[in-house]
Amino acid sequence: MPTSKEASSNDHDVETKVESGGVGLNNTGVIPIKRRGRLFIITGIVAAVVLVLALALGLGLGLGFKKKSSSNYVTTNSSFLLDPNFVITSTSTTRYYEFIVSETPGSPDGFERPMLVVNNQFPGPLIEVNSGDELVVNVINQLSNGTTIHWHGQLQNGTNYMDGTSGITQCPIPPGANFTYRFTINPNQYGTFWYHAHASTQYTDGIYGPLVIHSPSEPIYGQYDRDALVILSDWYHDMSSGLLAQYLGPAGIDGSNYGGYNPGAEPPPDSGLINGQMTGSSFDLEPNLRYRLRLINMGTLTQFMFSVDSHVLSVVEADGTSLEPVNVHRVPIHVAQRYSVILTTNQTAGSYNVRSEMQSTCYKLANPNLNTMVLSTMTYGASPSTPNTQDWSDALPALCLDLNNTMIVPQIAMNPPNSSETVQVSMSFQQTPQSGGTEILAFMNNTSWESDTTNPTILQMSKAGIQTAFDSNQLVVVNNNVTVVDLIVDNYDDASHPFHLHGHVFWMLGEGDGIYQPGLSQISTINPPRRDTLTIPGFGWVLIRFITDNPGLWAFHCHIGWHMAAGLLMQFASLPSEIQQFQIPSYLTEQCAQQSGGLIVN
Ligand SMILES: *[C@@H]1O[C@H](CO)[C@@H](O)[C@H](O)[C@H]1NC(C)=O
Ligand SMILES: *[C@@H]1O[C@H](CO)[C@@H](O)[C@H](O)[C@H]1NC(C)=O
Ligand SMILES: *[C@@H]1O[C@H](CO)[C@@H](O)[C@H](O)[C@H]1NC(C)=O
Ligand SMILES: *[C@@H]1O[C@H](CO)[C@@H](O)[C@H](O)[C@H]1NC(C)=O
Ligand SMILES: *[C@@H]1O[C@H](CO)[C@@H](O)[C@H](O)[C@H]1NC(C)=O
Ligand SMILES: *[C@@H]1O[C@H](CO)[C@@H](O)[C@H](O)[C@H]1NC(C)=O
Ligand SMILES: *[C@@H]1O[C@H](CO)[C@@H](O)[C@H](O)[C@H]1NC(C)=O
Ligand SMILES: *[C@@H]1O[C@H](CO)[C@@H](O)[C@H](O)[C@H]1NC(C)=O
Ligand SMILES: *[C@@H]1O[C@H](CO)[C@@H](O)[C@H](O)[C@H]1NC(C)=O
Ligand SMILES: *[C@@H]1O[C@H](CO)[C@@H](O)[C@H](O)[C@H]1NC(C)=O
Ligand SMILES: [Cu+2]
Repeated sequence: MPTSKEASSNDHDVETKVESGGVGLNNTGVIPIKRRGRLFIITGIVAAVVLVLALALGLGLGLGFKKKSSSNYVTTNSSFLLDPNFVITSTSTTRYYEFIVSETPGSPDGFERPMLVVNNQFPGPLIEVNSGDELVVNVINQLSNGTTIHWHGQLQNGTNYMDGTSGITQCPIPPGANFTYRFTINPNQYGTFWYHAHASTQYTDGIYGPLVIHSPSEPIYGQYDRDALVILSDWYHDMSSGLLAQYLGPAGIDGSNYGGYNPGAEPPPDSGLINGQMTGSSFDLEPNLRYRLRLINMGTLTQFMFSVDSHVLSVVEADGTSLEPVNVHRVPIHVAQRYSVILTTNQTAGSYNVRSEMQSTCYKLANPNLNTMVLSTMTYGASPSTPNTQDWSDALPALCLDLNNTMIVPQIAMNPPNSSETVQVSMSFQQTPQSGGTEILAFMNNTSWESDTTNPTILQMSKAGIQTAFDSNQLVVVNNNVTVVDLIVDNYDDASHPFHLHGHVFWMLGEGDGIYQPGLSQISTINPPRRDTLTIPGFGWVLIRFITDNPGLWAFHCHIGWHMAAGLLMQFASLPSEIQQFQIPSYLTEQCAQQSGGLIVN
């Protein structure tokens, strides 16, 4: 039996939380947390541990740039341009990939550490398909722990059991076993996507890569000359499993214990990467061409502000939806989001700074060794040189929010249907009474999610049908019929959070400060943004709308790896009668049986 982690609080009182500020008891016995504005410097102890580790590995910081040529070492693909000979067509085919997931040493930022990677590559291999193709990926798990791979943004209509979410749509693939993901790319989906491990915080250690879907029907198809990937990520020197234990443990990530309370401060990263490298990544372009740069944030905690000196960026895609072009100097991109921008190489020939600035003001803890300005070089019409170009002079916004909704206007206009159901939920971080107030977990309403790695909710529902009573660590909203849902999330935390809804493209109708007030809070139903990941503002609300016409169990969760692992996840179970008809592969059920046999951890 999973342990219950319910908090017994009236967590609907925003004012209490705002005013009580830091750590202190309110009258319900739950300690509210003020998460921003309490920057603690990582102690010398952590720095010393890192240094000792580095010395133990025989690699001082900065001495590890040399890549070993051994086959048992992570390699980085230096080619970021998509193959111009890839045939974009509406004729579908089946595309096969083999993913060997293993633990392999690597040093993306010059510091060698064990990484978890696909095919010894970091970032993982590009998957490139056309809309309507069938995708087959045989994942072979050579890790010592179980794993799963999630295909971020794929609708998986009828194949929910291929969604790759541990504890929801499958059990972790046991060490030494394999799992074949097989599904059809929705014929109406195109654009920029990605895949990543969806078990605990594993993707933080390197299991992620790009997934590009082409289509002649994409409105921006043919409006650019070259197509390129720009993968942004934050990076840690320690394995995520250790950091997670520290983060959830009573002493907190910096060991300071905050006078008895761990305020849930996330581990700050050690570096930032562009296309898997901290330094040395470069974009060698040709003059007078239009480049589509596909920005993907594959990070764990960090929102990036992306820009290129002297080049205006025309934003044309958000999470697979083509947009009316809008010119910006910088693009804010939070964890798991994607944007395509068109950059024209029509300035003076030479080299320019490409900037991916880590929005560290939104971290709880500062890392004094972190260089938040992640740089790469873009060159055209000249031989590469060190750019001395200037950053845009306009001020950076500081709140870690998305581009203003008014700038995200889908090219294919669509007004959402009227809603027939409203689901309102709060999200918060709370000290759990059970732990004597020393442990902080994340809650959707009163539920802190825990992955059920032996009996995923899809199996519970396919066996029991609509009567399913889920345990207290699962908040599941069941819809027996196709309905139009308004989902309102009230954020009782002072930080913003990037939330992802699996299996859907939702309409983003509105956001604001405080809690949602029916009739007063402003929403727009005129061609609103459609996407799969949005940022919920700190102490604010959002309202999204979606249709429950996709049968399955769909996670809705914060994509900050630490937060999901702390429980910030709920599920939508749509059309149980169809879930019961699913042709779930027998190996999925068998791998769950192996889990219950106590063979595997994680
Ligand atoms: C390297 O990346 C390019 C572009 O993303 C891709 O076409 C090529 O297949 C990749 N090579 C490998 C070995 O993954
Ligand atoms: C495997 O999982 C265990 C338990 O969570 C953890 O202690 C260990 O570090 C994990 N191994 C890797 C390589 O992540
Ligand atoms: C495992 O891989 C083998 C060889 O590629 C394949 O025949 C088999 O179907 C795979 N099993 C699963 C469960 O994916
Ligand atoms: C470069 O291209 C952009 C986008 O098409 C355009 O707005 C700008 O005027 C061009 N600049 C020059 C110097 O041609
Ligand atoms: C978005 O832009 C509109 C129009 O410029 C403005 O009225 C609104 O306040 C902005 N919203 C946010 C959240 O900044
Ligand atoms: C949808 O709601 C609007 C505003 O409440 C109303 O005017 C309209 O008639 C509704 N449309 C349908 C099809 O019910
Ligand atoms: C969350 O709690 C509120 C207040 O108790 C309730 O109205 C709402 O239905 C709950 N949401 C879910 C998804 O259970
Ligand atoms: C959480 O649980 C407590 C006690 O069971 C209840 O009073 C409160 O309304 C619940 N809050 C939500 C948001 O459901
Ligand atoms: C909703 O689904 C239930 C169970 O499948 C069914 O009995 C009921 O008739 C449906 N209601 C509507 C309005 O379609
Ligand atoms: C999923 O497929 C069903 C049946 O073909 C269809 O009615 C529904 O609209 C589809 N949903 C999505 C999200 O594509
Ligand atoms: Cu979060």
